[in-house]
Amino acid sequence: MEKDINELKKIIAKSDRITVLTGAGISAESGVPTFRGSGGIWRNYQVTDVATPQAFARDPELVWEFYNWRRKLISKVTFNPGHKALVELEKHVNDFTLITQNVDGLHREAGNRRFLEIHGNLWVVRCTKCGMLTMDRSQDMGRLPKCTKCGGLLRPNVVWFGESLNPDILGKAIDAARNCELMLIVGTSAIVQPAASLAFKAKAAGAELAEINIERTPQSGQMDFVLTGKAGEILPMLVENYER
Ligand code: BJW
Ligand code: ZN
Repeated sequence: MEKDINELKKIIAKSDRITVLTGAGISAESGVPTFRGSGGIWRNYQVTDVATPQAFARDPELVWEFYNWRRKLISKVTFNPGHKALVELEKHVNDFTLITQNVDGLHREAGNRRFLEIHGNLWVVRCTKCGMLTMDRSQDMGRLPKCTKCGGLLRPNVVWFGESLNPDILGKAIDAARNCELMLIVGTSAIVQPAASLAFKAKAAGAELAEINIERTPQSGQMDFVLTGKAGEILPMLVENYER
């Protein structure tokens, strides 16, 4: 049976170990488009058309156009009250881990420090030849950006479909899932693996699960709490007791 928000607030107040998993929905109120839903994310493309190594091999210019569009868009937006509420939560919870699938960097910008970006970061580029990683906040990287060290083609340092997640980061995320008393699952459609399975790892280890989303997901039935609404409205309510 699903329980209510006041009961969740009580659990949050007495929990020492909280893990949060976020997805594109938490940045939606900042103006960052989500991946799934009507119309596709960019022009008529679906994320599976532009976020795969096959797409990059076939048409790197198209993939860079997509990422340049996102760089420009994301550089113009900022974090929202949902992100800020998670900063507040991090301040008050001893053992806090924020696992994000988002590559937009808004959790860091908001002030979180204990986070794991399991799908990488849009502002970091990686050389496809020598592997060099560089932070680059340019709004436009050009059509086919090249490595300054070896001239190889650069790519965004993000995890595309069919690619493995960084094993160290994924390992830390799995530990955080297994070790928490409560997991908050915020603004994710909960279909992309292995991120989606983190909730079940937490539950199997005895944690309570709470979903915060504007709609139900395939995982809603497994949740102890399903809070339907915007992350930017519900998360601040969950931490309001701290702000005294
Ligand atoms: C709000 C809101 C508001 C809106 N408030 N809420 C096992 C079984 C089946 C398949 C696989 C499997 N293991 C691996 C796979 C293949 C694949 C996969 O999962 N496919 C599925 C589609 C089935 N996974 C992989 O390939 C992963 N690699 C891997 O596992 O390697 C080993 C392996 C490979 C191949 C086979 C087997 C093993 C890698 C996945 C990488 C995902 N990459 C992307 C792109 C990142 C770069 C970039 O951003 O450009 O990551 S795809 C895209 O989806 C992005 C996101 O992080 C990710 C998740 O999306 P998210 O965040 O959930 O967003 P949306 O848009 O889907 O949902 C938004 C939600 O917000 C909605 O629910 C809204 O209702 C809600 N919302 N406004 C609250 N205001
Ligand atoms: Zn290089």
